[in-house]
Amino acid sequence: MYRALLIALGILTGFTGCAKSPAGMKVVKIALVCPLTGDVAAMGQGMKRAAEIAVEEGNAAGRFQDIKLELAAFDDRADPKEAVNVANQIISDRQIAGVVGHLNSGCSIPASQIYSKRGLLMITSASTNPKLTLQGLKNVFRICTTDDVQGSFAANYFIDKLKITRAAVIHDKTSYGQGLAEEFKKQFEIRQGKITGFDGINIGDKDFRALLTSIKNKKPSLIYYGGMYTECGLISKQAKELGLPVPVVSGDGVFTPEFIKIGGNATEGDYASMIGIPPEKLPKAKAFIERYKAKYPGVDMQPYDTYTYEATSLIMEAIEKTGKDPAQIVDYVSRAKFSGILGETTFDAKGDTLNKTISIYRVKNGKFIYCE
Ligand code: ABU
Repeated sequence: MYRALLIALGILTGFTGCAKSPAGMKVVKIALVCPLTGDVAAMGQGMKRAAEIAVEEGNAAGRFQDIKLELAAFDDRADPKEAVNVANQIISDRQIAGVVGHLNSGCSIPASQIYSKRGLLMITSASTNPKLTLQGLKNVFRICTTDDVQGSFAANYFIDKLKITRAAVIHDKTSYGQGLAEEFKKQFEIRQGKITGFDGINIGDKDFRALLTSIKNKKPSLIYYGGMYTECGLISKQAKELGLPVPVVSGDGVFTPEFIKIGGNATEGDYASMIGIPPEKLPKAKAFIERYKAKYPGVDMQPYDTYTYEATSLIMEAIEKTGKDPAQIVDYVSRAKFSGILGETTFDAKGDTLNKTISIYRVKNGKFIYCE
């Protein structure tokens, strides 16, 4: 019923994503929104590189007879207010047929409400806070699994495999960081683990020595951090400098070479969970990885690159199969069985992917190495 209404609205509002390019092709845009500047820009820039490859391939493959696809990249600076500003710009551009983004859950949640005003498709390739898809917005999809899955997986892993029974938890007070930390804590306690402390820090803080000294006195065997790589790298470094040589464990927001660059040797033995199985193990991801390395030689891949390529490719398929009407695109994605580089993607009624695989990696010799 709701979907029928969306389709009707699409017709009534007369989607006009068809401005003619100089070559006589209709331009249809896919928006990518993520932090392209600021503390976590390395991840956002990776997403942009991946989306660019997808769009280039789409245009080159000749799948779109009279359409020229364009990627429209927007910088939300990982700031929820800026994310809303950008989302409002996006919905006013009728050439935009769908949105890949945002990276940060704290941006995706408010921005998703803006896109829903126009029934515009949004697929996040990185935002993992469960609340995003609990809002009942039919235009919102998530191609990466959620923090309840990731946090509980990590708690079980460290209890079962490493017999860790005491963990200190720190988070960055964001939707993602605090949410992930709470999920870890919940499952760790269900499994009879002892949480020695649960503390919030502020994004942008650089000196965590006072907090880490207090954490050290409570003798945890592990520090679990909910947040992004910049603060986590500093926490790892300062913990070891203070004589607290326990592993620092975090989630996908830390699974990047940037974490190791910031924390240096102190990160040896630290862990991160990551959504999905390693792309190197996926036969269909091989061509994308090779193309990425050829196009951007010497540039590290970032955690959401494959997911961003996948989300962009799915939107392109929806455009190819349905045309350019936002409601029909949303309807197509909701029913899609998309066969991409990550395998088959289908969504539940909330818009979350049914692929809920999590992997654990450990830093060894300056690199994240897959554990399981
Ligand atoms: N998924 C980790 C980073 C992005 C976010 O959910 O805020």
